[in-house]
Amino acid sequence: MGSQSDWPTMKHAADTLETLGVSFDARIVSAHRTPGRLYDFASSAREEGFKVVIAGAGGAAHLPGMTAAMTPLPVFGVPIESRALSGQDSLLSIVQMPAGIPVGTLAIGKAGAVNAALLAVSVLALFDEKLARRLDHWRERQSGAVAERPSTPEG
Ligand code: RP5
Repeated sequence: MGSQSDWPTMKHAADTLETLGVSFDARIVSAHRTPGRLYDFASSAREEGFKVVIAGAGGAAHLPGMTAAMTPLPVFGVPIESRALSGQDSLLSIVQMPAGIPVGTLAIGKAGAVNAALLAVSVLALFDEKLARRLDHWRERQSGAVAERPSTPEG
């Protein structure tokens, strides 16, 4: 993620990966404030054994696109809900990649963070049957938790 301030959102991705038993490394890497750290991470991510990158950033959110420019790994971008423009700036910055360097862009905020993790798990599960079963069970539990009829709170 681009900043410590992104962590309350990106922690939802981390929690989802933890629930599904997928190891990860959560790092603060800013395209603007720590460009050297971004270069070092992205240019060696594949060699270091990473399989998928989830990049959360807000405002002028260059992190996912710059990461994708420097690694062939799949990159999923999470637009952080910014204070000034409620994340619309983040979303448009991340989603409008020119042809040739893809970033899979998720929804703004918590839903995007959770879904980025689930999408990463789907990719990893293509080559890991145990993980695929854990993902199936997670989805079954989610379906089972949805009531067929709405309930009215007492009081
Ligand atoms: C972006 O700027 C970060 O991803 C963050 O969403 C935003 C604001 O960062 P802070 O000023 O809170 O550190 O680079």
